[in-house]
Amino acid sequence: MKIEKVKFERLKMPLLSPFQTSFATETDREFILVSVYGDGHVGYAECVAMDAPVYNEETIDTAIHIAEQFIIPKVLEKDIETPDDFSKEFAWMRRNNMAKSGIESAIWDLYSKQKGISLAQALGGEKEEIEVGVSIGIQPTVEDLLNTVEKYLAEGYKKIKIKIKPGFDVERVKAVRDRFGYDVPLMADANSAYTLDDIDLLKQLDQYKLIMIEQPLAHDDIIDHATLQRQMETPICLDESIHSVEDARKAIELGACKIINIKIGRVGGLAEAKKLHDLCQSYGVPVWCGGMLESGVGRAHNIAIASLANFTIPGDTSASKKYWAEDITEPEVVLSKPGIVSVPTSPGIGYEVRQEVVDKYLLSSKVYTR
Ligand code: OSB
Ligand code: MG
Repeated sequence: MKIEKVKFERLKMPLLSPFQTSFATETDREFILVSVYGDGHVGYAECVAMDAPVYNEETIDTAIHIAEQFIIPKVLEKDIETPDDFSKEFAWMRRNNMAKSGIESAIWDLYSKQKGISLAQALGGEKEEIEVGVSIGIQPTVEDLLNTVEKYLAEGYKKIKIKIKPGFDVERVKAVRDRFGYDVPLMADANSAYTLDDIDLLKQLDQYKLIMIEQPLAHDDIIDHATLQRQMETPICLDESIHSVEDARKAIELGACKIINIKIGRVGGLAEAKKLHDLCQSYGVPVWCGGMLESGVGRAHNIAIASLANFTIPGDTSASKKYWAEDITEPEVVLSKPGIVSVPTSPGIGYEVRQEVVDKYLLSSKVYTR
């Protein structure tokens, strides 16, 4: 498996509406579209680092630096037999998981295309379709939130996740329950906006029977999460705190969470994501696939990994049209049935890249060769 060429295209796509979390408000999504070339095939993936280090420590520019200095030269020099060889080659590298994942995931797509099998099949996925939900950013008013929830429930989404932060929490959750009842699969994501000083407030959320609360405490914590989990009925799901299989093992053994959100980029690639899935399965801990406001290319990878059996909770991989006026893939990601996305069966990610749309949002482009 010779990789002859790597291409980085930096895109900036306008979001249909601003996406607000406890850490930032995004109006555009800037990201790197990664292409790897070998034996007449092209593998695609997306580097999901954000423009500022608000979610994790990486940025688009640090990812480019790491890729150019440490990853791409090796990838072009060495012959990689399988994507697992990539993981072995870069096992020495500490963190910079999104930089690694952007290239590793593209190699997985290339590998699957060369084998003539779908990426889901290459990863050992069994499901033909996956259940999906939506992640709703912090809305300006309660009325805006209720209207947004109503719209996505009408589209059949299987999980409603609302972002929360201090001042926009219990009242928001209560409003959704009061209006739509307790049958709605509802959860809240705090993106690390609270501390243990907020324990009484967080415990008030128990009465609303959320399917989980995601990352209530610090991005680098598992100790306080364990303390909180002992005092809260609502299952805690970790996102930011989990960067590897080892992080997950420690968090689970400590009782810091009952559910884990797996993001391919955050954990350094598809191989690690699959191992994390397997570890959680062995502990009886369900997982679901998170999102990083991806284009269709990143969504395609999320769909493939979510086809593995222990992804039993609907993920954040909503349809392209939730975020984009026009996505860069053909087809765009769509719901095949209410709240359902079909897992492609054609080779690789199963989505083509529309270069004319890429060109429209292109900021810069760089090609690396042997
Ligand atoms: O915490 O899951 C998160 C987006 C950017 C950074 C972090 C998060 C999110 C989301 C969006 O919740 C999920 C999606 O892609 O729809
Ligand atoms: Mg999250």
